[in-house]
Amino acid sequence: MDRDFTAGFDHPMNDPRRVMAEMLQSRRQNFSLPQAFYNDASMFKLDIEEIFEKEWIFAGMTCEIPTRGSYITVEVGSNSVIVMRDNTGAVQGFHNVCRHRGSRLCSKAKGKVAKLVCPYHQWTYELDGRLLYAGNNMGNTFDPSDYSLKPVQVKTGGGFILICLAEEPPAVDDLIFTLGEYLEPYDMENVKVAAESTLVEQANWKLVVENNRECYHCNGAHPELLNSLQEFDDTEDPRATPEYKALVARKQAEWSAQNIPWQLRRFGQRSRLTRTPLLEGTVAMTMDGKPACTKLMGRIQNPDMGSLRIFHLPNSWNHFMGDHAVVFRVLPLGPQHTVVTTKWLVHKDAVEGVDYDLAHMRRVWDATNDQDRRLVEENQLGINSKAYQPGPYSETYEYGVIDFLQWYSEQMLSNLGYGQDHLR
Ligand code: 3BY
Ligand code: FES
Ligand code: FE
Repeated sequence: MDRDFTAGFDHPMNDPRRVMAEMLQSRRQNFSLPQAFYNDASMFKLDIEEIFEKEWIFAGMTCEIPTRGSYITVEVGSNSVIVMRDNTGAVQGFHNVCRHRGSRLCSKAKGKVAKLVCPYHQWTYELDGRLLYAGNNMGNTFDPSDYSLKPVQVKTGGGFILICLAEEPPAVDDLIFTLGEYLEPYDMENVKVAAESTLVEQANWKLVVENNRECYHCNGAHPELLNSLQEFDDTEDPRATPEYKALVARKQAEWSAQNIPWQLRRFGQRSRLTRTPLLEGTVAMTMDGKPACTKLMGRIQNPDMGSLRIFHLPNSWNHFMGDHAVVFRVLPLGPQHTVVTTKWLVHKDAVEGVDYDLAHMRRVWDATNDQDRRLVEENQLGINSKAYQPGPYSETYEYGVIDFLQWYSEQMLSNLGYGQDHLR
């Protein structure tokens, strides 16, 4: 359809929602997206409004807020969210916005408080969001119960905290239940964060996710990771060799004998859990493939757990081994700016320098993250060129990317009001 840009951006023909929907409806399947999806400010705004403010987002792990009053803040576009352990031990979510004049309540990424006190005029909130105190200056008709913090939906399963900023969030209970089931061996209330890294990458968030959803680049990019990682993404990988399938069958029998879940579980294209073996002779993603931590997680007896690989769109992938886990969170900062937070988890009682050496534990994923950062930044720079045009994905090596973009495209169209039911 011809657009008349001389009519101005608020002309209905040029409405970014409509432009995006038309571009998705006419996009070439199994090809990368048109340039604007990766660098345009109005497209980015729609990614925030229609994906990050409507879908279930990975916020963090319950072990990060172990006690009453401990919290993390999560920045979702221009929304800051407080995820907090309340007085009953439940995890609650609130908009980090004071009900007086809107100041942020918590300016740090994490902390612990007895009450939430606004730094501006000291309005004070209970850990469940109720306004307790607003001074004596608000007049006789002021009713504090009208000014509780605005809630954000939160669900937890297997130590994962998911949040949703929509008033009516999509269904996610089947995933939450399965996370609980698959993480049971890890006793996720008794783990701790041993290390954390924050990388700001100069690339659109979709390039960060696309890069993670394929290992086509692994041979050329990740020597450290390939000391332990199999190139196959899951047990349905079309490239899987007979040797790999035999190894998988052997390991699955061992895991079953220990009552360790491994079955491939998919929740549409949005989320997937599966346990897959690491390279023979290795049990952890370390340089030598040996455990990074001698104290194993939860009830695990044998470190040879392969990796429980969990991805959740739009913003997380994770590896749970026998001795430690590595969890990843992606949050968009701008059209060409993304923050990737990585956390290494170990048994709560493991002692640094005794049970684990942090440098040994971190080396592989610090190196891999940095390699991936460079790859996606180069990808972004090339896409910004006038020479860029969408290119074809390999169906055998990049099916994960194809699936991601199909999910993105379907959610976006549906959330924009152009879904199956709304086709014009
Ligand atoms: O998260 C992973 O296991 C890897 C890193 C590189 C490709 N991706 C599938
Ligand atoms: Fe929070 Fe005034 S803005 S107390
Ligand atoms: Fe990579």
